Amino acid sequence: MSNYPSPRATGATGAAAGAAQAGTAATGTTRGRDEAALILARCDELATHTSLPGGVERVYLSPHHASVNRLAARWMTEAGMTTWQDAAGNQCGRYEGFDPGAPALLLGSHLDTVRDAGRYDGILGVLLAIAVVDRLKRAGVRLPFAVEVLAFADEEGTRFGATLLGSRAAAGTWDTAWLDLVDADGITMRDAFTAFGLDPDRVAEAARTTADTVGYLEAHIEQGPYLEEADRALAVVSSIAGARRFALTLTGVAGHAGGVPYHRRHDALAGAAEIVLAVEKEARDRDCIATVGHLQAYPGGVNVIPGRVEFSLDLRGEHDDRRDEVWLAIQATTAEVCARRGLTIEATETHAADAVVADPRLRDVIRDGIAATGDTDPMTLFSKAGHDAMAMADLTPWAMLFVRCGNGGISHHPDEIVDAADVAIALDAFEAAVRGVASEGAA
Ligand code: HGY
Ligand code: MN
Ligand code: MN
Repeated sequence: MSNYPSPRATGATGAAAGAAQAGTAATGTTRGRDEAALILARCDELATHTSLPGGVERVYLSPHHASVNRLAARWMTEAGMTTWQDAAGNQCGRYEGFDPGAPALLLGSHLDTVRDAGRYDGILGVLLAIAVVDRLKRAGVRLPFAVEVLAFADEEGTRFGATLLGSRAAAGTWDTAWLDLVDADGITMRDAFTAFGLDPDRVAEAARTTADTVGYLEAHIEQGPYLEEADRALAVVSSIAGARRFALTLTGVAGHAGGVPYHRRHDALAGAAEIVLAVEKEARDRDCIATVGHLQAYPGGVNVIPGRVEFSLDLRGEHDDRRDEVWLAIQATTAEVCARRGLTIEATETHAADAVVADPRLRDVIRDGIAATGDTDPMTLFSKAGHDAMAMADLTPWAMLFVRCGNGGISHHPDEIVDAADVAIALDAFEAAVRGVASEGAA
């Protein structure tokens, strides 16, 4: 663990001390319930900043990105933070420690969404982070380090395809080639930066330094069914799946749906259908997970054989080598289908992030934070969902806190839901973890 400042005398160690100091057994108290209610009300307010009538959709460098940054800045200021928007469009807030200018413990998650999203993915983690700082301010507590909240501007990659853009800028791993990516309207990221009021040639200024960072903690909804099945509110994350994303184009020959006999067809959609089923089979056979989330057939006439199909591939695995084996197997199947059906394939990799393992010491601080809420045997979960922590791992040690989401853990869907009591417990655990970092520091 880098840059651990030596804490002042704090007696007991770890998050238990943090909880004791904070008196954060606030779960179930009126204060905890009121804070959770405020967090959920803010999730609802943020959900109104959307480009999708009747739904939630907020993408990078959009007017809604700008308006939620202003809202988050206001809430950060109310929580005692100084605020700024960084060169990548992340909204940042800083709460000084007792040594002004000390390295910072970073708390964060993202404010952008997928298409037709829920209202808690990313958003809950940003608001829990702000609420933790608000508790420190109200208690008049200053820690041996600063606490910064980063509301990342693009984790999902909805607009431009490449993902983790905000956190990669903060981690110093921004790729300037991304500025040439174009959105569905043909607008380049470079032009979108300028229209948003940012200088695309200064993105590197958003990068943090490891020397100025104590670590990174992220609270996030689980986006899966396991906490609900186990009837637990919280879990600590062990590791995050490595992901690769591709944009593929399968090309055959368009033709008359009646006039072209089967033996003369080069049907791109029939070929794509075989490949989509192979994606599922090859991933399942290797305990990985792969999804074709987007597929478009052209020209799209009901009486025209599809001559071209454009589709996506999202491929993840706990171990990068197994995940890469799946990609090789999918490529082999695709080659066989193309040879047999007289098709051609083009594949462009649009995203790659290796699997990352949580820092053992910060992971234990999260565990102790959960234990401080009364769950004395905290659950540990592997995350198949990607998170900004994957990018922040290049900068600093990281750990994550998962919060139960109901409805079978549904996410990336309007039915995404969290329970107010779980939010109150998560706030207690997250605050205890932040204080635990302070009291663990010397170890
Ligand atoms: O795709 C993911 O796993 C994340 O929600 N971006
Ligand atoms: Mn997501
Ligand atoms: Mn997310």
